[in-house]
Amino acid sequence: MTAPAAPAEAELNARFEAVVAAQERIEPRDWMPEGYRRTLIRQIAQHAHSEIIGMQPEGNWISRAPSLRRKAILLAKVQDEAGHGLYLYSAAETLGADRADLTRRLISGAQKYSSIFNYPTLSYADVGTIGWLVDGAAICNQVPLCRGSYGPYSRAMIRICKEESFHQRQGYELLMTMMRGTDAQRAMVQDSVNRFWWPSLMMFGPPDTDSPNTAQSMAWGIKRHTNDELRQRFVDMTVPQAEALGVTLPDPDLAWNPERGSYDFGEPDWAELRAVISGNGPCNAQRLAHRRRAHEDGAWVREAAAAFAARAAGEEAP
Ligand code: BYC
Repeated sequence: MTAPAAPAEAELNARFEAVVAAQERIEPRDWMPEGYRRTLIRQIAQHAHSEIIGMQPEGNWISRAPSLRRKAILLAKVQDEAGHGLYLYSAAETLGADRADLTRRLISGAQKYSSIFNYPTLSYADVGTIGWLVDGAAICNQVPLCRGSYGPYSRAMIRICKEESFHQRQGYELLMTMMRGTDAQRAMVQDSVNRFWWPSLMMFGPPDTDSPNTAQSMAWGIKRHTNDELRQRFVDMTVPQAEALGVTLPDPDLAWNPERGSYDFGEPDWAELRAVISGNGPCNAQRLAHRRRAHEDGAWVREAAAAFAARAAGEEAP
């Protein structure tokens, strides 16, 4: 008896399309188009790299936190980012990517990470602003990813989003505390918001008219909304929070539009985003140099773990 013939690619593709159309999940052992696999590895790897590089701007302030309580909160948050990076690298591995290879691509500059982490953190208010605006933007972008079509990525996003919500609240609470403080503290918060507002809007990516990946990623259920839709959602969510906080968002064009039921807002500087993405932001060189150094400093740990695993495997062999 001969084995049944493997289904032809057209049939496999039809099954894949049906799962995506029904908003069900594609799992690692399922057949998937090569472009789908490549796009997911690209996005998940960039996302993982962002979490890992994203530890640096806030990590900068751990040793200078103003109180034990603030230090404990910040340490926990930065450790959470490391955890998010690890879940995401694991999700990329289910697609056949190799984590050591992804790290090599990050430190050689071959793969991207979020533009936002290439801006400096100049005061402790930046810890609050990153929590409020950067994690707020991350939540807007990532909650829909919990409904993405690839099982391991969407499941990782559920836990990540829960932790991001805590991160956002701690940032907002820190800023609220500073706003109830002295004039100098209020000025620090306003200065920080002025510096982070536009880069936060850029986190959502280029405008839809200039986003080469959106259409295909939406057709595959990798993205559920366009960059501009999520940016608008973020602005609508954030303006009332800024009012409650008592800070001014640095955009003269920001105004409620009753016809659209949304806020109108100004155009981010897309030339700046392009420059930061292509490696020329204020801190790109510093962030990558720091990550490279940490990787080299950790070589002995990787070697020791590999030697231990090899010895344990040898001992267990009959
Ligand atoms: N920065 O066609 P597009 C966090 C790239 S972690 C850098 O619209 P796509 C957190 C884009 O990759 C935040 N690059 O792309 C961590 C593409 O490049 P390639 C990270 C950007 O993928 C610690 C090209 O520009 N979040 O929140 O459809 C502490 C064209 O763009 C950026 C994620 O990674 C950017 N801002 O959409 C606190 C979420 N924007 O590869 C917080 C998952 C665009 O074609 N990722 N590019 O050469 C996504 O949702 C999507 O990948 C994006 C971009 C919306 C970011």
